Amino acid sequence: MFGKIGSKISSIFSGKKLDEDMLESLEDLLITSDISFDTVTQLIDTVKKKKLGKDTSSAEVKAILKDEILKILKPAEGKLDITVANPYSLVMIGVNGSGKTTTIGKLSHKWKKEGKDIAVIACDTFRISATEQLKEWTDKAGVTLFYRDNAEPSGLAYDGYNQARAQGKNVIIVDTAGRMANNDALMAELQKIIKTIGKVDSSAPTKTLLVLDGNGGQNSLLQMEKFGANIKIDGFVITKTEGSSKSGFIISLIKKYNLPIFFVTDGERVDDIHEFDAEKFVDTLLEI
Ligand SMILES: Nc1nc2c(ncn2[C@@H]2O[C@H](COP(=O)(O)OP(=O)(O)OP(=O)(O)O)[C@@H](O)[C@H]2O)c(=O)[nH]1
Ligand SMILES: [Mg+2]
Repeated sequence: MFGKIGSKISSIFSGKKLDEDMLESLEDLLITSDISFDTVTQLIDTVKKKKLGKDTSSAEVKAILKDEILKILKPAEGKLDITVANPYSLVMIGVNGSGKTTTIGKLSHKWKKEGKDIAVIACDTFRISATEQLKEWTDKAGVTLFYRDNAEPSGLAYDGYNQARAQGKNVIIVDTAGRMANNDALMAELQKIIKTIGKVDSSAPTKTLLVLDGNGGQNSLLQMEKFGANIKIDGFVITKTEGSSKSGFIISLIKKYNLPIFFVTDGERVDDIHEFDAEKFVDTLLEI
């Protein structure tokens, strides 16, 4: 899970006196793992302050980096307590292919297993096969899917939410079409979906989650900036973390936006979803 830089750190520091050249090599390495420049500067400054001119092992450098990164990431360990509202409602948003539909399938399965009654609303009416893809997941999980051919997304959200609530569903999850954040028409559609379910139930959606591809690198920060300018985002899901070599962006993302990561996913199987564990992330990244 997640990209690794630990062995490269080990090749820079070998117990000798830490000098500016070593710091520069470390800086380059952190930047290539897609940690943004200001975060890298903060990390390098800390290592420099503690160790410049002193005999330093790679283990010591990793321990300093781990401490600093955990200060940023530990508060981002999100817990989604679906018992705080009934129905608890989620809207999943993000660019094309980030993993929204797959994540909804996994969450449906997980919460169904925990005894919750789940409804999913197929508001991705943009892509022809989107509903079929979602239906495969919801059938497998044994949860209700609301969909309609040629539906207008916010109209379907309205009807679906109303029916799901009338049926006493505990959790309502809204899938949406992937979009580039500079597509104004699609962004307006997303705003309309969110506003519409808010009309049915003033507390809905309970949370709006931005789904980001774990391989997205710095581009993910841009996505957050663009989506966040239009929509109130409550936290993140980071997908495809199993092969990611660009996961350093997560540190910068959290430092900048200070929002929780509720789930990470690491595969295409139904159980490949986990709560975000900051320490595990850092240990993997630094190969500790
Ligand atoms: N390896 C891996 N693949 C994943 C993961 N999550 C999703 N995928 C795959 O990524 C692709 C896109 O996932 P979707 O769930 O369809 O993404 P989406 O955000 O709904 O895409 P659009 O509906 O087109 O916007 C699919 O092939 C998924 O199987 C993951 O954690 N690991
Ligand atoms: Mg989808």
